This record gives sequence, C-alpha cells and structure tokens, in this order.
Amino acid sequence: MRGTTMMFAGLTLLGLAGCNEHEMKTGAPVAGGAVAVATLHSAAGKDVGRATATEVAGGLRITIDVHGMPAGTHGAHIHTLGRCDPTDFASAGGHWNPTGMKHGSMNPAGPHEGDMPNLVIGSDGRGAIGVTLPGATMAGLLDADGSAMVVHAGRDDLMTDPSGNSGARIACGVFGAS
Ligand SMILES: [Cu+2]
Repeated sequence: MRGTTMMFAGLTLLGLAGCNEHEMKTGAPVAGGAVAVATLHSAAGKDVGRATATEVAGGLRITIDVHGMPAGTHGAHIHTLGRCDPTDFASAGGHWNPTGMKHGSMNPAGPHEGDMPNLVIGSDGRGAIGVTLPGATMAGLLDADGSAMVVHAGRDDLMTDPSGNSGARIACGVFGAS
C-alpha cells in the first residue's frame, strides 16, 4: 500500500515537471492578442474547470485547469466542433485537424493541430497543463463551426490514430471569444 502511494506521488511530480517544460516552450505574448475561454463540464453537467487559448507568437498557448475530476492521466484535445452535448460529447466531432495529419506527437505522420500532452489529475481532483500549439490560429479555433476542449477517461498514447486510445469523453467545453 505504501509503495503504491509513493509511486502515485512520484507520478504526480513527473506530471508537474512536464508542465514546467511546456511552460518554458511558450511563445511570447502578442500585444492585444485575442483570448478564448471554454468552461468545461462533466457528463453530469458539473463545472469542472476551464481551458484558455491565447494568441502568442507563432501559435496559440492553451492552458487547462480542472477540479473535481477523477485522478489519473487523461488525454486532452481540441476537437473540431464547438458543441458539447451530454452525455458522451460525441457532438464535438473528431480532433481539430486542419492540416490533415495523423494523431499524436509520437506519430511520424502527426500530430493533429488540436493534440495536447496528457492532463495529469492528482488525488485532490485537480490538474493543469499549459502548452503552445505552433501554427494554430484564433481564426481557426473560432471558425464557423467552432471548437471544443475535450478531456478523456484514459491516457493518450500520443500515437494511435485517431485519439490515442484515450477512451470515453468525460468533460467538454466550447471555446468562445473572451
Ligand atoms: Cu480527444
């Protein structure tokens, strides 16, 4: 039991370290850069946090900050349609993929524009990540059919098309101009 607890603590620390690495890769802020926000809801309709997209040099900086979610490692992606109908959130469509790539940062033919690192949620139900998506634009994110942030039940293997075997969709939020 103690071993399990210690291993979990170690994983949590790794998650935080990964977060910091992404922070350092963030592009410089753009003066007057547009911001879009998505309030994330669980399948039961509970507010579980938010995702924010901010224009930065060369792309979009995306942050996710959640609470009240199941502990573990969860795939998180921007999906191509701005619609989050409970309870399965299938209405958000597939991953945001304007350049026609395959899924995953470890896929030689990837990644999708909307692919993100895994979101690690601690035993307190909280988790956060920040990453810059090179080439992503606010105009693309907020196009006519919109876009949505989706968090999945399982870990994204960052390679298997189309969604890294990350399982069911457990939280969803539609991006809107802020
Ligand atoms: Cu997804």
